[in-house]
Amino acid sequence: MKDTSRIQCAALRSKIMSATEAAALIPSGVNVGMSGFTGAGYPKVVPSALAKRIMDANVHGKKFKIGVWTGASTAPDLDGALAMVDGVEMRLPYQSDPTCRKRINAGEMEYIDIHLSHVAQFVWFGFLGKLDVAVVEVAGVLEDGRLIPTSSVGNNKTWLEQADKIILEVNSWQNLHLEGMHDIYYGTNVPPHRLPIPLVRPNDRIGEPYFRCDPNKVIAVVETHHPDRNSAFTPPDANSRQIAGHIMEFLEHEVKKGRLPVDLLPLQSGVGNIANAVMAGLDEGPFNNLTAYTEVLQDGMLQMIKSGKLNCASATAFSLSPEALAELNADLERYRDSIILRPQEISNHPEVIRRLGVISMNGMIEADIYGNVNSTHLMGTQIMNGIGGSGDFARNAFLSMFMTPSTAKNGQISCIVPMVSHVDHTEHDVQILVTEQGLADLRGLSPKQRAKVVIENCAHPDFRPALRDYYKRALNQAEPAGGAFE
Ligand code: 0RQ
Repeated sequence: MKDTSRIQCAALRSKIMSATEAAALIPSGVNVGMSGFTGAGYPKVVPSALAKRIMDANVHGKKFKIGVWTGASTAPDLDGALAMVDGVEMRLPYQSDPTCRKRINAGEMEYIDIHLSHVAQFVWFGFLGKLDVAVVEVAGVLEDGRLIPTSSVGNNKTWLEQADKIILEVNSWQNLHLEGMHDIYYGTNVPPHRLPIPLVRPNDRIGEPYFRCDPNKVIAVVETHHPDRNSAFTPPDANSRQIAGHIMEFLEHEVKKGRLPVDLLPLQSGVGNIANAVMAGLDEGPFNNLTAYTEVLQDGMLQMIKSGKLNCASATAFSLSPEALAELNADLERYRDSIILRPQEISNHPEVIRRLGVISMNGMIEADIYGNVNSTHLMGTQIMNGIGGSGDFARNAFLSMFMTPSTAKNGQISCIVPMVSHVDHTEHDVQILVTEQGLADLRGLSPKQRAKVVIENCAHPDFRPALRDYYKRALNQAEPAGGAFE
């Protein structure tokens, strides 16, 4: 259902048109900055109208490809639709779409995997070329042309500033109670004029609740009423519960040692079911008055706000199951004071993450016995999703943890290996590894000490003999005089 009252700016009301008309304004060969982060706040209709146009061009023997830049992953109606018609020349940064993944791994789509905090500044500096068009979903337009952001912020501020032309999708499905929840920081300068980011607590507000937008750059406004793409989480399985249990025990130990305060430090939790299960563990655990400085807000964190365990959460996007989303939307006002959504260059900013002392918990594909972590490539060659924000947090966090079940593919592959097949996080950025088998605290350990702890604490028992054998040989090679394995 259309709701024209969402567009209060007369100049922009005059630019309302259909998705097909708007897509016709995007030529082949341009770079397009799309809104969207983990299925939240992506444009719902212009990308698929563009995909149709690309398909028509292909039928007539014409090549039609664009560069697609986003916040992070989007949805089948954006990444999927454009990949299906082979319409993407270059994709960046994080994606998780199966068709996109197939094209990238087949060498049919170029892909730049990049730290999420770097994307905006790479665009400001011009490292990625010119941003021609922005296609940004918003919840509404104010009389003076400022824009009400949606369920994700991502790189939208940068797209709106940097693009020559702007297409807006005004989605009346987006809850208007989101207004006021965002904090869009306009103080970031480029070196040598940078100043400290004045954010010292996760719930500090340092910016504005709206996006600034030059109405003269807006070439089309499209009205929509479509829900975000939301994937269900699987209930925590035995492995996830065990991983969560090891982390709870470790955090309690750190508090006892006086290395963490009783209400811990701001939490960052990555994508996926295990991260969600760890939040469920925290919800049932002994810690109270928690805070989060994270990138995505999944079901587990929402539940912690509801139960009163988590006082506030700062993120750049929601990433909720359909049920959790329905619950949030029904009661959004209640969460308004406890949730802040920020641009991703701030939610993932190294300076802020280091200052706040974030506890970072992310999934991985595999780790090696020395502590190097592969988050992105299956068997070293097939990209899964991308590094996302895991590197932003791992390198700068107070505690940097990576977790995975100890085996993949029904126990046939060990996720603890002698040497990772692709490195995303080096041994210098990884402090704690966790599998259902146990937790390896690598802080203060030499490579030889680390290898033993990782094998004995994290590897599946079926793979420990082979890993011990590898380590023993490595040791003998490093110490030909007969370095002994004890
Ligand atoms: O394959 O799909 O064919 O079954 O890899 O594995 O266990 O479903 O992975 O959902 O926990 O995600 C690292 C990808 C883990 C995620 C990763 C196979 C396995 C399966 C997927 P199938 P799971 P999860 C901030 C944080 C990077 C970004 C990030 C991720 C498939 O956590 O994308 O952290 N991280 N961002 O069978 C061969 C192995 C394997 C393996 C798993 N060792 N060898 N195959 N698989 N381990 C948020 C954002 O940045 C947005």
